[in-house]
Amino acid sequence: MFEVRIVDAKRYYITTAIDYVNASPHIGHAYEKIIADVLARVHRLRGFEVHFLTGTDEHGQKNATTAAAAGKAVKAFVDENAAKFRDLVGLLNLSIDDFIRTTEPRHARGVETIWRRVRAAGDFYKKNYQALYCVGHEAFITKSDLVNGKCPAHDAEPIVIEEENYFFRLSKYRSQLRRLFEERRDFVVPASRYGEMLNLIDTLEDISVSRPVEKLSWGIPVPDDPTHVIYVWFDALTNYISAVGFGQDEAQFERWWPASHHLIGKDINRFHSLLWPAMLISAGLAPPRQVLVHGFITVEGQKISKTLGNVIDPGAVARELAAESGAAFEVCIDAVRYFLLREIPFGEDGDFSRSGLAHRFNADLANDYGNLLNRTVPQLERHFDRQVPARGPEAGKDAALRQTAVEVASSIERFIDRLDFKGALEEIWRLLGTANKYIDEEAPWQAVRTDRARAGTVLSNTLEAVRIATILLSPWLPTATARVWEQLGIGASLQTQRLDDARRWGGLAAGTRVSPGAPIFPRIETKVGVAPGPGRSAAAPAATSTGGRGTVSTISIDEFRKLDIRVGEVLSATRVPGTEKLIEVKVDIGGEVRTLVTGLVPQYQPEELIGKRIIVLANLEPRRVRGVTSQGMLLAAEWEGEVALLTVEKDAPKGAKIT
Ligand code: ME8
Repeated sequence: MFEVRIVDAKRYYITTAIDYVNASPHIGHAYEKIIADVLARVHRLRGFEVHFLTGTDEHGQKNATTAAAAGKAVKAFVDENAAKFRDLVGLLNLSIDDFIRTTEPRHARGVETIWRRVRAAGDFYKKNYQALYCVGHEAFITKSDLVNGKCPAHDAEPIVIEEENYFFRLSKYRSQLRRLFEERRDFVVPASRYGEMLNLIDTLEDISVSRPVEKLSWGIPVPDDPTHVIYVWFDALTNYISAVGFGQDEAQFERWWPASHHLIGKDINRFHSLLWPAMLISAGLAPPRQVLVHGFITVEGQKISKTLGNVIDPGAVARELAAESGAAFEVCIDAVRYFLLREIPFGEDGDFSRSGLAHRFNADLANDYGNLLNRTVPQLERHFDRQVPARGPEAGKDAALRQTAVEVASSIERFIDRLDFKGALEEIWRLLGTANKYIDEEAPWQAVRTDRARAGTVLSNTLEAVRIATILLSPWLPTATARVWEQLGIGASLQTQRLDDARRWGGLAAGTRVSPGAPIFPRIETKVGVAPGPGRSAAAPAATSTGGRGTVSTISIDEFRKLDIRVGEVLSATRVPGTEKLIEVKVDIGGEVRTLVTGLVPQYQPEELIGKRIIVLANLEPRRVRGVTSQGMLLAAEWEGEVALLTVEKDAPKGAKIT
């Protein structure tokens, strides 16, 4: 793995690539911006002063050609599309500090300044030449790169450029770039991307950095030579300094430059890791600290492309998830953020699939995180006057839960410094898993009847684990964590919390008034299973019961013996979010805990079931009901709309067989 370097201990400047505005934003653009946002938010959590920059790349042939094809004036076209990228910031809840458009005057001033500096260093000359240019890449391409005469990445023929241009003496900087790469072996991460760049240094040639205006007028004019506009990459890369005052506000520039991290995709690495440092060195400026190179997103296994029609709009995905689950749209945006970073190891390519997203939503966000809140806050409401109970002396698994929480909170920085977002999330899930197991085992719903103080301690400890997990998750799930925080009832806002607050066990004060609310992650209901009748497990096959009237055809004793019917003890019972009739019951059937979904409401309230000895048909084929797998059926008598649970005499033990 690699280490991320941050030289200034308390200041963090992160940038993303600035997107071309020739089309609408897609999930690949969103992926990059989300990673940057998580890094920015984590650094704020660590107490850094953060500057997070993103923006749009609006000059160049690609934007000009697409505007012409759309029959629009290029400025009007880029204004229209840049607005969509600006909207993406709000949509994805990106905590940016600045958004730069390369058509802004402040940017032009920065570009002019760096041009003059490079010129003063003697690094430009004019040359007549002929070459192939790929508009998709906004870069020259050689014949050997072509497949059937086309650029394979863009499936388009290059244009032939034959003109006099300004050239930048990139070859002059080979040795200085080599030194930079030798001194900083983590200048580019992951290491494979560093290696690729290192291998290119010795072959670097001078590059064309202007276009004659009669060929392309859409760009920033070359200072003192209005017959040329500046090459779009020379222009675009400069956004990283023009946005922080280069050429205009020296104090601001000093404050933020060099950037800590340039976050970019693998296709534009050489511009950032070779051309840009050479430009900066030529201009007498420091190179950035580090270039972070992420992989590419495919959609349902395929490259994102307009022709395939799989250009996924992240907003549309979140809207679909919101419709399926009933969760708030902003919470679904959180789920997309979570899914992408949980699934794809940094630096690798990864796939976006709707079914994968739905699975993560149900399994991780609803079952593990959201449910912890549903299992605690309503109990405080019922038994503790909505207040966090005082914690008694540590007993049972209390200390183990505390230790896991402190360990997890202390390990997050290490994961982030390796850009191991997946690992960081898995670590937070270790805490959530421990907390869920803890509440299962300590069963406060039972203890409350015999030892109220102990039940209070268990609930309080579980909520403390939720508090810590919520701070840690806030960079990934900014909206959902804020809602959880609201339910916890903690006075100080989540935004003011730092990692130190997460590392400290016991931050949730006794007496804090919780504020019960609707489930934040209602499960997605799968379309299997018919709504069950009262008293019958939703997993029941089509009813053969006649409700006590009529007859049922006879079965043999052997057929009856196929049924595995056992005594079980109800450990927990919670209403299935988003439904009025279903209860999810966890039943211990003798050393094994089963989840059943039953439709006993309104005959029984969930809490009435907890601790009851009931009868379970244990070998019924499992079925998915409203997103939950029901692994059996709870038996009940049913007559005229009434329902009564079957139970057993003489305290028969859990697991006892019914014969
Ligand atoms: O390259 N998966 O703009 P751009 C992941 N304007 N990332 C992807 C992706 C995908 N499928 N498709 C694109 C440009 N990206 C220039 C940048 S910076 C000074 C100028 C990433 O709109 C891509 O790698 O083509 C890049 O980092 C960003 O989106 C913008 O791509």
